[in-house]
Amino acid sequence: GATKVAMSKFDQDSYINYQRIEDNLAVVRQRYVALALSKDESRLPPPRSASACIAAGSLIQPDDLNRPLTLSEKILYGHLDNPHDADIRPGASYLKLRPDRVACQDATAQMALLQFMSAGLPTVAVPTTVHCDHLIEAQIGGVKDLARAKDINKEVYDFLATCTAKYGIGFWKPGSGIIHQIILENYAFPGGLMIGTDSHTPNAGGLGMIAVGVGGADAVDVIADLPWELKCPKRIGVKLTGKISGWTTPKGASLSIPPPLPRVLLDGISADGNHPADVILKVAGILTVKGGTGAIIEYFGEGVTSLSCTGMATICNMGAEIGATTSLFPYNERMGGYLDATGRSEIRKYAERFQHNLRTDENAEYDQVIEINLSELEPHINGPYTPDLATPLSKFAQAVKDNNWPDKLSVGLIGSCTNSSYEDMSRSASIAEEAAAHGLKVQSGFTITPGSEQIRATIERDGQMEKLESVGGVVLANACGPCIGQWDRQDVPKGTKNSIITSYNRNFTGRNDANTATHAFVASPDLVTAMVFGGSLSFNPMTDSLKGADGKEFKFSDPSGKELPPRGYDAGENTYAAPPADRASVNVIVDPKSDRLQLLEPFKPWDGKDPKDLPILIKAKGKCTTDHISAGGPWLKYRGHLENISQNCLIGAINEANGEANKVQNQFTGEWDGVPQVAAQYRDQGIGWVVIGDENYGEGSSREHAALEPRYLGGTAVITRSFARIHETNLKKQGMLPLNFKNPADYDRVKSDDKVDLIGIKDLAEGSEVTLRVHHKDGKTEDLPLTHTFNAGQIEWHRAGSALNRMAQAAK
Ligand code: MIC
Ligand code: SF4
Repeated sequence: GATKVAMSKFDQDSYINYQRIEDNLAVVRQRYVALALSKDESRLPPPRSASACIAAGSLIQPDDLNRPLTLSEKILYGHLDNPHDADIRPGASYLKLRPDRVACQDATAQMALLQFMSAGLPTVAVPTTVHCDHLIEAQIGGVKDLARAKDINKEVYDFLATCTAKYGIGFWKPGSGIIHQIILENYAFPGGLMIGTDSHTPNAGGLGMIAVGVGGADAVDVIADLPWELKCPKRIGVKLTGKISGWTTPKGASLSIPPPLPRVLLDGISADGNHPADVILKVAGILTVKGGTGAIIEYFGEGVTSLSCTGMATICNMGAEIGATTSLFPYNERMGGYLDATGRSEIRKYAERFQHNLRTDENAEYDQVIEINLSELEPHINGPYTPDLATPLSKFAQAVKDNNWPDKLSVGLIGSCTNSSYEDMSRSASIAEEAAAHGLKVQSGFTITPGSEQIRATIERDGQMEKLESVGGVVLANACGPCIGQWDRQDVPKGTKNSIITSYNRNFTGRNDANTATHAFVASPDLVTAMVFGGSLSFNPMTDSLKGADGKEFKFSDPSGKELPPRGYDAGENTYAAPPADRASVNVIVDPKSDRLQLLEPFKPWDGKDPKDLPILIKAKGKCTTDHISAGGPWLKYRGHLENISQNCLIGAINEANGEANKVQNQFTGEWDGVPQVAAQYRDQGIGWVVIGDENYGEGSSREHAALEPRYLGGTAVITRSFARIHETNLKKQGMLPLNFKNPADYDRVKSDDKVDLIGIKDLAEGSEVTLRVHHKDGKTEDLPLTHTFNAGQIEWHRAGSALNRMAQAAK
């Protein structure tokens, strides 16, 4: 019979729509048949079986109806706004999609909601939630820190509480936990499509959902009932094999993957002590921080079932670090078990009925395939300063020596949205228990961040928390805390070289404690926990012994832990507020004198001319992440106040001219000043400016402040060797021009004191070229070709001054 399964227990009026996936896919497959019979020109990639037929010299058969699709293709095409004439060309076209839900966290929700308010709509169009997790500073411990945060952030929390109530959004109060954990526990479902204003939204891929991190303006589109636009992703398959070492003799699906697919074979060393985090630490080492750009990473193979659901979520979460659009696992019984344990057996049963759409078809094609033999995978430690510098544990002590990294381990930090499941906590507790049995306490600082109130309450009830605390661990609030620099760190003075190791996901310079001399490493929570007992980076818990209080040496056993709580989850305190029935009477207050919140003024439309004689505000050298463009930590305070937060614009970027941060020269006065100051000086003189950047510019966060700030300060364009996906879209949305050097080497031809013209903005069109005319200081001029990825609709955003302006125009 007709089943209606609610999307979550909080969304009793919104239902999972597996039938739509089925129907959309029928349309898309039908188009493949037409294509095979040459009736549909083109807006599809050639079906592989067709090319195979051609190669074989035979006629194309209509059995392309069964063109094999990968899981991500099924879910994405299953959510097409209009499957009949969607332009589906991976890596080239844009898909218009209808996501099932939207999630925002407090540090990005403020700007998203301020933008939504200016759109003047009464209610959100799809189920949406806001999560208070980023604004809680770690100082003493969970309870006191939370109370302090509620006080300090009262104005912002009140704004979010009333705004969500007014527009029909579910509100997760401070203390409830980190967005991605709460999504996994309550909202994610196999085959769903969601967007979230946080780069680690892909965490929900652990439950088979396509979950993509976006900027606030993208979220505004979806809650305003517009389709959401995504560059049609390519597909990277990661085949996980178990004990067999049979990659060289592929069978089944992989046999039919046509050469020449680049394949990376891994040379694992040791078999024991693996944590799911090691899978992604290894993948990050292979693909690097930009290797996943424009792709969805799909895991498959018999190794998948050896991972727990929350372990799969960890892997998907960290896929953000390699620039992937998202990561995804096929539906399997581990997901089913997790759905049962979190009170969603109805969803499990429904998913099982549609399982054929929740896994990859046999013989489906990936653009690239990587294979990892789980049995041969060694634990890795990544860092410092970048999540893709992967060192196998067995070589790490030597690397510490060779690179002169501080060997003493100051603090180990576990938890966060990445690694804070019941299983993670149980495994860490098992290590702590073993150390305690030998009379040991931690030799370094040790903090634990539960991912949600539910996890906190459950590990308190089941005893893991006590084990972690008894050895000296400090349990922090259920929040991001030190992961995003919300850490009142006292043990090491700023500027002092020191090492920390976390089970978080990213470790950019200065991120955790605003100390650029801190060497932050990333590892599995197992490893972090074991290492705080050794007290040094060079301690290898798999091979080295520790001396117990009784003077006897011992080695840690393999960590073990329960995947799911045997007595079920304890929900803990109720921290959720559903939107009220009467929303008309809710008042949203933004005090005009506030330093935390500020209503938005629309940006000016483009003046219709090719920009000329623009100074270069800064030519950024090396890595320029969103943490460099708009820092976290103390600055999170101003996430709802564009003018105030713009004071951090690019202050972490290194100026190529002098090798310093936040020191640039005003090209008209010759004076040196901070980056935001010089930007404002140009703006106030009516002079536009550009930023020059290197590779993967804007990697990391989804924060659209990194695009809003330069726009607010009068910037015109950002010209780089390449962009990270979310940041590039954010720039376009706010009316900026993200442009690329056609020849990456041209980055070196531009000098900080050049002036530039942008020729071809007037004729900007899909695929058009722009010329960067560079006026060097010595009077010489040269032309450098630039490319862009604007499509026709996005060019309208630029003309209107922003996507929001464009939305207002269209509504008229
Ligand atoms: C992060 O991990 O960097 C953050 C803080 O969660 C960001 C979001 C933000 O900047 O608010 C992210 O990952 O998108
Ligand atoms: Fe929060 Fe860190 Fe996760 Fe970002 S990565 S959502 S800051 S815990």
